[in-house]
Amino acid sequence: MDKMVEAAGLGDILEKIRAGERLSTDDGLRLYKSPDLLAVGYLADIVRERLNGDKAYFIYNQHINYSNICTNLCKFCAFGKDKESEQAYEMTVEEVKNKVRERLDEPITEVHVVGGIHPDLPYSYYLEMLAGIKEVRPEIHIQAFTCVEIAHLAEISGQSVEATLKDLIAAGLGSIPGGGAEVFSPRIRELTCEKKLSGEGWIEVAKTAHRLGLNTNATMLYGHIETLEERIEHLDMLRRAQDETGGFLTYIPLAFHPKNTGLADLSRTTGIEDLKNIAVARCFLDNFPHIKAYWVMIGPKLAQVALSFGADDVDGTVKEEIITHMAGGDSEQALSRDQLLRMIREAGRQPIERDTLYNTIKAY
Ligand code: V47
Repeated sequence: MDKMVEAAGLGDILEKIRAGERLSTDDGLRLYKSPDLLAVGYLADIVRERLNGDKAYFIYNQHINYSNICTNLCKFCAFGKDKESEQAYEMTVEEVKNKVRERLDEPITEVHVVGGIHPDLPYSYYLEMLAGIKEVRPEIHIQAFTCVEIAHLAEISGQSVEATLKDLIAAGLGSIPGGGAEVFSPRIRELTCEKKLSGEGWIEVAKTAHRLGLNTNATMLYGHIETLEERIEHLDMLRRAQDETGGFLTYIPLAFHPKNTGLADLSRTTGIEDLKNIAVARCFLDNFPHIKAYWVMIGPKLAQVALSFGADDVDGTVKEEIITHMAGGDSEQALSRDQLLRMIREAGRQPIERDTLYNTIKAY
């Protein structure tokens, strides 16, 4: 294998990885540009093994998208709708609580709650939603509101991000998911999501959360009009933020799905590109404890293969995923615990059912 990596012209990067040395942005770019997926995957597997050994994680979770009404209307998104659209919906707090009630017989430990940037739902709605979920299922961990939504909530509450986060924590917020990051490059934001919180703004919200003791995740939406340089710049911003706070739990590369979006003329990502994004991230983000292969976006089969290309997590049972499926995603709507166990075991890993903060619930 070492010979294969050397033949791919990546021998110096192998040496750095073996020595636990940080890769430069130039190294990251070379990995992205390398046509030798197996060599890049081998490098990523060394890092994964060092950090996570034989363990591969999953969670028993539930997704709730409280509303698709959004004022940002990003070009790459098929989920967000104008308030006047026939497809627009919004749940009352009671309806959100009912979603949680409906599945009280399942061993769900996390509820993942995100929506759009709603023009007129009041601040109290969000606090009542968190408190309402806790009322129905007190022990559940609520992972809710992307950094973009948090910035919006700060705006409508007339408070700082810090004060807003304190309110949300008091109401039941446990951690923040990784969405809304897209690609931090101002060029990409200008072309695809000009109304959205800036990349720097996103990072600032995440760092503020970390300082308050809230963990957050990070994502990058790849496979549309971004360059490889912009991907590495994005990863570099995340790595620098993590050096400062250490609050990111996991990084999740999100594969762009074009159907029903403003970029519908683009093609879906390929398997090689999906695996490359997992592997480069694992090599480059040396300070991120976990890399997640989100099966909803890349399909359960490729998520399984990704476990040998740097990923140590496959997300979870999910159920009722809307964002990807609206954009043409054709993976299942949910996986059972048995399916996740089989996926991980056949990849040669020990399945670990985790909670949101990566504490072991059960080692299989
Ligand atoms: O922010 C939107 C992306 C994100 C499309 O933190 C699209 O564990 C692909 O962030 N094709 C939301 N992606 C989902 C998300 C997430 C999912 C699962 C786990 C976690 C976590 C986070 O989905 C959005 C946006 O970046 N997205 N449209 C699309 N057409």
